[in-house]
Amino acid sequence: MKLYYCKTTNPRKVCALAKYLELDVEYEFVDLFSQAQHQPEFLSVNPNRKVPVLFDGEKRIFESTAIMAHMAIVADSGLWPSEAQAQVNALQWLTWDIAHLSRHASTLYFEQIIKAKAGIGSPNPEAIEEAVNFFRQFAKVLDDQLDGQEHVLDAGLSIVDFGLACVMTVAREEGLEALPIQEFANISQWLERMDEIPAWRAPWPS
Ligand SMILES: N[C@@H](CCC(=O)N[C@@H](CS)C(=O)NCC(=O)O)C(=O)O
Repeated sequence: MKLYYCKTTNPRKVCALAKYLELDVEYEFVDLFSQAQHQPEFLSVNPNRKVPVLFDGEKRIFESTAIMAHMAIVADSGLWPSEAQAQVNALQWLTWDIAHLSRHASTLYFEQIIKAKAGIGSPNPEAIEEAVNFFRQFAKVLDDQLDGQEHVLDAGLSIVDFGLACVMTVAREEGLEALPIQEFANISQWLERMDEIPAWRAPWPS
């Protein structure tokens, strides 16, 4: 397998999973801050001009969620459920995350961290206020789901945890205080549990 990545949020969950599953992966760093994703040679890698991208034999997979599902399946790990209705449930949380929770958390991350790192202007206060309000709304849903259970799916650790914890973990690591994670006790404890997984704490290839 060959994985194109950068040290940013979406590649992080995929790199962590590859490490956790001890997959044999060749890593290719793509320097997004130098606009490598917009170079003509990258278009044949991923016409979306984004990372992560995984090549496994003839197969190319983009979208971090799909890459995680592929990795979990080929490793026969059980981190992607095998039963059809359990898969529907996992898909529900993963799509909900992309559409709602991590979407708004990512807006905050972009406004407060990426803009400064990339030198592309100052944070937009209105975008931040809107994202914080939406984040609170959706974080409550996750916090309730985690009430009395250790992982998002009651069956145990899955790629759903790797997906949903990603932006919040990066935000904590980088001191993104605008993200009000501390208001949600079950989420905070779940993030602590994720941090106990060595591959989650240190996801990047050496
Ligand atoms: N929905 C995609 C999002 C991928 C994505 O936005 N990747 C970012 C890095 S975290 C990227 O490559 N950005 C480059 C750009 O937009 O120019 C996924 O889950 O893989």
